[in-house]
Order: sequence, then C-alpha cells, then structure tokens
Amino acid sequence: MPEKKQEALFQQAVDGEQKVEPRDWMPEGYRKNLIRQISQHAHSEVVGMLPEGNWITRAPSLHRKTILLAKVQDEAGHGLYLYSAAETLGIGRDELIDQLLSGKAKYSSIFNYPTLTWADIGAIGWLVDGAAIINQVMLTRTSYGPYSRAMVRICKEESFHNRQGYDILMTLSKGTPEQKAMAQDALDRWWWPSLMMFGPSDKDSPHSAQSMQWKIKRQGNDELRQVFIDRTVPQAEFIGLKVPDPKLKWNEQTQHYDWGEINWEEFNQVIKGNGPCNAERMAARRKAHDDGAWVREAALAHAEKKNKRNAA
Ligand code: FAQ
Repeated sequence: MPEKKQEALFQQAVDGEQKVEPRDWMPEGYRKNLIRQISQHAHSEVVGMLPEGNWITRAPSLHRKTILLAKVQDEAGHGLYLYSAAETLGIGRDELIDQLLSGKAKYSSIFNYPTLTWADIGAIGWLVDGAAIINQVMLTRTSYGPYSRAMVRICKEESFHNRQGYDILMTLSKGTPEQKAMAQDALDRWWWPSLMMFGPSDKDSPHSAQSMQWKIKRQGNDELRQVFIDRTVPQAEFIGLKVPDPKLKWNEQTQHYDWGEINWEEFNQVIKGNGPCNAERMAARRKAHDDGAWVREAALAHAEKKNKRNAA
C-alpha cells in the first residue's frame, strides 16, 4: 500500500480513538516522537529519585523515612515501565541509557534543583508530583497503547505521592514559626520551576501541533499549566502559605487565576545543562551505571546459561 494511503488510514484510526499497538503500522515520525517523549519521561523518573534520595537518611522520623523510601522505589518502577514501553517501539534499553548519559536525551528540568531542607521533600510531592499527575492523567488517553496503560498505573501511585507531600507541608505549616518559614521557603523556591515542568508555551513548542494531531498529547502545555495553577493555589491558601507571584489573582470573568511571567531564560539554561544541579545529577547517574556494570554482566551470563540449558 502506498505510504500516503497508510498514513491516512493511521490518522483515521487515531481520530477514531483506536489505540496504536506495537505491531501496527505507524509513521516513522510517530515512532520517533514517541521514543523521544517516553524515554525522556523514563529518564525523568530515574533522575527524579536523586533529589529525594538525598533525604532518606535524614527523614525526621521512621514513619516519614518508610514513606519516602517507598516513594523513591515507586519512581524507579515508573522508570522501568516507561523504558519497557519505549522498547516496544524497537529501541534497546542500552541505547536509551546511552542517550541520557551522553546528554543527547533530556530529562525534566525540575530535577536540576537542589533539596535544601526537609520541606523540599514536601514541595516535591505536592508540587512536582501534582504537576506530573495533571500531565499524566492526560497521557492515560494518549494514542499509543503501551504508554497509555503504563500511565494508568503510574497515576495511581503519583496520587499517593502527592498527598504525602502535601501532608508534610501541612504538618510544617501548623508547626513552630521556624517550621512554617521552612515550608514557605520551599514553596518560594519550587513554585516557578514546577510551572516550567509543563514545557514551553504552546506557541514556542516545536512538537505540540504534530503530537496533538497524532493524539500523543491531548492537551497543550499552557492549558495543563493553568489547570495546575487553578488546583494548587487554593491548596496553598488552605495551609496558610503564599504563592510567590505578586500578579496572581482570581479572575471572575475567566474563572481562572491570572498569573505572572515565567522566567523562560532560566528554563532554557536549565534544559541546556546549566541549572544548579545538572552536573551533579549526571555524575550520580554515570556512577550508578558504572557501579551496576557487574549486575548487568551477571544477569546476562545467567540468561545465556539458562538459554543453553533450555536449548539442550
Ligand atoms: N524539562 O515541544 P515541547 C515526574 C523540552 S515525571 C526538560 O513542548 P513536548 C514524576 C522537550 O523535551 C516528569 N525539557 O515538547 C516524578 C523538547 O526538547 P527535545 C516528566 C523539557 O515533548 C515526580 C523541547 O523542550 N514528565 O515528575 C521540558 O511536546 C517526583 C520542546 O518542548 C514527563 O516527561 C521540561 N520541563 O512537551 C518523579 C511527561 N519541557 O525533546 C520523581 C511526559 C519541554 O526536542 C519525583 N512528557 N522540554 O530535545 C510530556 O508530556 C512532554 O514531553 C512535555 C513537553 C509536556 C514535558
């Protein structure tokens, strides 16, 4: 069948809300775009373990420590589902990891900021997982079957993460003046980077139009960012914290919050590798990869032995 005809049939199936499955015909651009997005998402989950992992040994109680340990393990699991989903598109795990370690593939800008206090762990759960959920609930309806199914499970776990983060900040906000100040300081530092997680404004987003046509993305970056703001501002008010945006104001007419300007120069610098922790995060990932070489070799040797036994 001519390629143009195949593309038209593909678009028709997508428009009719049929899920695309790994063995289905798909345009090369669709495959490439999905590998890019899913693998960057996987890398974000794995690099995202680092800022929180930083506080496992310093959690303020055994109870908080066990919750944080479980959360960080969940993020590893999310990374694994997502690498598996990317692999169904015909790329190997080694190549995906090489792309991260060589700096070719991006990961979310948010994980290049430091976790300076315990309140930052609350801010990550509340704001970072909160932003991730809004984006990922949309992705449960993405057109690629394996990605959409991975998202359903991931979103359930992210909701738990989101609540535990809010609970940390609520507890600190009801605590001593120093604890409340620590919670406010965390919100001050994490608010704007959390808004940047949704990506550039739609007009500056090179992938959005095509991704929307293929229903990889179902809503634009700006729309999702607004959903996050509308949902999160009342939560901040409820625990007595102030969102660090002097232009933030409820707009009766639009029934949304009006808000200030994102510092896009900061965003661009962070995704170019010049954020506060980019070098540290990549060094930690490279070390973990090198330290894990013997595990990969042992697993491979075990698999080869098993294959030989089965073939005999
Ligand atoms: N950071 O044309 P667009 C989590 C890049 S998971 C870095 O708008 P697109 C869980 C973009 O890749 C968080 N780079 O691109 C957790 C592209 O560059 P490229 C991750 C960014 O793909 C919680 C260029 O800018 N979530 O947090 C960012 O259509 C707590 C142009 O952008 C996902 O990955 C950014 N913020 O839309 C874990 C969700 N934004 O590839 C641990 C899936 C944009 O051409 C602890 N991804 N860029 O070199 C998506 O939904 C989309 O990829 C967007 C970007 C919405 C992120």
